[in-house]
Parts: sequence; C-alpha cells; structure tokens
Amino acid sequence: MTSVRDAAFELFRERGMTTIFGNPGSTELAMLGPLPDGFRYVLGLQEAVAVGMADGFAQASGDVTHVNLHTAPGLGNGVGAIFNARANKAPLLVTAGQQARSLITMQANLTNRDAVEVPKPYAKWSHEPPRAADVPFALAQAIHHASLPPKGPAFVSIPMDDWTAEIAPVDYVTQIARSVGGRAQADPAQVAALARRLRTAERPVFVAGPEIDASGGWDAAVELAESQRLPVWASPATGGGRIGFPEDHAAFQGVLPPAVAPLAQALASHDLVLVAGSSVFPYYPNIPGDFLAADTELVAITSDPDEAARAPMGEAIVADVALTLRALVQELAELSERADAPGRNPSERESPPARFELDAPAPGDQLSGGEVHTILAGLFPADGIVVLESPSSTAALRNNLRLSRPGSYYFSAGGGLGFGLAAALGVQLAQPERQVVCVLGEGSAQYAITAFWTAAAYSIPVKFLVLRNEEYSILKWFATLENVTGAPGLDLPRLDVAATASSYGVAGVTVAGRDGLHDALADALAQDGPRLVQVDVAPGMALA
Ligand SMILES: Cc1ncc(C[n+]2csc(CCOP(=O)(O)OP(=O)(O)O)c2C)c(N)n1
Repeated sequence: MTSVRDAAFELFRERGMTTIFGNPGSTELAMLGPLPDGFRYVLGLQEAVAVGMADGFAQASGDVTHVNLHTAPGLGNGVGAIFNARANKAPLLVTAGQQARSLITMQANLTNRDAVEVPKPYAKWSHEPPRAADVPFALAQAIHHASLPPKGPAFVSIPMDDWTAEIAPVDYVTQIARSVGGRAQADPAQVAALARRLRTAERPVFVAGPEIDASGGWDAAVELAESQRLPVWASPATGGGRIGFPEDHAAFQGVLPPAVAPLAQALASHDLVLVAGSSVFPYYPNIPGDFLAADTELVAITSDPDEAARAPMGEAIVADVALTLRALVQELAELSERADAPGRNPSERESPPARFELDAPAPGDQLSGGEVHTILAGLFPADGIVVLESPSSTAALRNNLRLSRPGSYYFSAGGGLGFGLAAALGVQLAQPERQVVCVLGEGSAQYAITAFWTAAAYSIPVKFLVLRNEEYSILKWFATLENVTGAPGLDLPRLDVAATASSYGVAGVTVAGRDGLHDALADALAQDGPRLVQVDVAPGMALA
C-alpha cells in the first residue's frame, strides 16, 4: 500500500513535472508539505498569476506544467487565465483543493460546489474523482488530455483528505507507467493533392500561425516558403500567441489585419492561400465583408479538429503542423524532379515582393510607441524572447523587432490581460539561458501586478519595459471604430508601475526621452536580476 500523495508525486516525477506553480490554502496543504526532493514550488500571490506563469512555462518548455490552486475562490480567480491558456494551447495540469469528502454534501465552508463546472468551457477535461483511490488515475488522465493535440488545460478537483488515503498498486502502478502520444501524420493523399495544388496555383501565398512554432515546424515553414517562392504573412496578431516565421526574412510581408474585410483584401491578389498552424482566422473587430475574394481558395493545416470545423471557409487538413509541412516539402521536392508533374517549378515564379514599409512617425514632444520599439530593437539580445502585452504598441513592436528565431515571442492568444507579466516569469524559468524582455502597457501590468513579488523573491531575471501613456489607448481607438463617444473609465492618470514594482522588490527607473530610454534599457539588460524601465509615451495607437 502507498498513499495517494506518494503515488501522485511519483507520477509527476515520472512525467518530469517537478516545477509546481500555485497559491496555497488550507485545502492544498496536505498535498504540498513537504515537497519531495527535486521538486520546486513557485508561489504566485494570486491565482491568475500562478496560472499565467504556468502557461508561459508550459509553452516555452513544451511540457505539461502543473498549477495548483485553492478551492472555489482560488479556482474562480484563475479562470480568466485558464481561458488564456486554452487559447494559447498551453498544456496545463490544473489542480485545486476541495473540502474533505465527508463535508462536501453538507457544503461545509470552502466546498467547491460543482467544482468540475467552474473551468469547464476552457478546460479540455474537468473531473473530480469519485474515490480517493482514483486520484492518481485522474491526474494521469488529465496529463494525457493536456498533452494531446490540441494541447490545453485539464482540471482535477481533489478533496483534501484524499492525499493521505492508502491505495493498492492496482490503483496507480500502470497509470504511472503508461505513456500516451499523439502527433498525427497527415493523410499522404491529402498532402499529395495539396502539393499539386500549390504547383498549379498562379499566385499562392503562405500564412504562418502560432502552431508552427509550438510544433517545431519553423525550419520546414522556411524551407516551404523558399522552395516555392511564397510570400508569407503572419496570422493576425489578435490570435497569434507565437510567431511562425522569421519576420526579417525577404519573403515576409507583415502581419495580417485581424478583421474580415481587410484580411480578405490583403489576400485578394492570390488564388491559393495556405494557412499553417492558425485558426481561420482569429477575427476582431467586426468589419464585415466577404471572407475571401471570389477567386481565392484556402487550405489550412491544423492539429485542432475544432479549428478545422469552425472555419467559415476553405478546406482543412487535421494533422500535426510540423510533420505535415515536412511531408509537403518532401512531396514538392519529389514532384519537381518528375518530368510529368503537374503545374510548374517554383523557379518559374517571381520572387515575393518586398515588404510594404510604413513611414516611421515624425518625432513629437513625447516618445511614440514606435520610437520606443526602435530603441528596444537596437538593444535587443540576438537570442532574446519577447513576452508582449502593450495593446496599442503591438504592431509597432512587431514592425520594429522583426523577431527571427523560434520561441522568441509570446502573446496572449485569448486577449485576457494579466498574461504578459505572469507568463514572462514562466518563460524565463523554462528558458534560463535566454533573456526575456516583457513589454507591458501600464494598464495591462495591473492585472498581474503581484507577479513582481515572484520575480524578486525567486530572482527571475526578466527585464520589464512598461509604456506609460496614462490611458487605455487601444480602447479609445476601439471607441472611434465603434462610433462611441464619451465612454467613462478610459483614462489612467498617475499610475506608477515603477514605484509599485519597487515595493515588491524589483528595482526600476522612469524615463522620458530617447537617450534616457536607451541608457536605462542598456543598463537594465546588463544587470543580473529582474529590472524595470518605465517610459512615458504619447497616447494613441503606434503602428510603425
Ligand atoms: C482581463 C481583461 N480585462 C479587460 C480587458 C480589456 N482591455 C483590452 S486592452 C485594455 C487596455 C490596456 O491598457 P494599457 O496596458 O495601458 O495599454 P494601451 O492600450 O494604453 O496600449 C483593456 C482594459 C482585457 N483585454 N482583459
């Protein structure tokens, strides 16, 4: 016989899940104390922070990551971040404590009523085991669900007295031993048909989405674009939690606009659109129109059956994105060797046009978001990673930084604020050799503000760049688009993120001009620990 707790930790160790993010309460203590050798616990001071950190860690490591939350109110606090994790396809095991089994029926204090319902719209699987003996089995199942495509969060609610229950080998030994994998190869007939279509298309174009990076398909995407002379767009920034193609590449055209009509317009000159690793498409805001021009066809490659089913147009191949891109490259290479192959060799195609460049904004009294990101680009480490949550300067950052290596960019595909500050810590813990730069709006920083304490307490050396424009700039821009005037609550005078971060233990400075920003950033990047630079910027949207 062994305890549920010992069996669970054996399972976690076997799966390499030795980092646990969380925020504890009385209903979790029996699980936590003391952690076995080799495990580490990273404390977030609020559950949204714990989940956001785990999300970043899971995405940057590619491994299922455990986040442990307090019963009902803690799980409730975490739900917005679980929504983000689902959109990010972050493989998370989310556990939460529950009242002791004998007290659940009477709904004693802290009972998580209908616990499995709480995260349900966003969890891939949500379960409370009927017996203590089923806890290891439930945890193993949740880990499998989280890791299978599309990856995402899976939830287990665990009554607090289960951890000490004694269980027999039959209840856990096989669960710890078995592994489950799930990278599906595409049907070779579909790949062959797509290759023929690409060869016969007159003006094909490639749209690179976040799953290229997550599946390890970066090199295959570059090879496909280069061998076929395809112009490449990034999928819209709204749902593009990662980038799938080097943004300094000669074939790169820019980031697709996210609304229906402008997106169709951007692709209108093409007869075939090949989308890899993105939903079709993460549309926002509502600018209605035709989904594609009349002469444009679309084929999407995604590992997510739901993404394939819900696309409003085009065809889809449901399979692992990297494996499918590699198979497609191979098939096209074989076709180009054959005299009887349909269509034409890509060498007969024109090279993609040069990227359309926006003019840099004229310098004003205050720095613009674009100028800030030009300065950041000049100092950005070659293997640096950006975690971004600065809504009005998202486009300017992408346009200036031109990130060109895999695993270099994380953004909340769900759009729920609070991801950026928290996830940056998880990404840095998963990638200790690379410098993480977390770029935040001063409004966005508030949603995970206590994460500064975790950065300081665990010496996580993220560099934070906070753009302070004293308003919710992006919402003012949306208000114009929606013909709304006079909405309250869009101004943020006097927020001082540097002062707040310093109260949590992260040293920071506030700067205003070009030189001040350059020197402060250079200095922050040269320091060992976490550092913050807050820069005053002009209000409004920054595109270039
Ligand atoms: C959890 C959550 N609450 C509210 C919003 C709505 N929202 C989107 S952008 C934004 C403003 C962000 O302000 P700031 O970080 O200062 O960026 P700016 O727009 O000024 O660049 C808000 C409140 C959201 N996306 N997520």
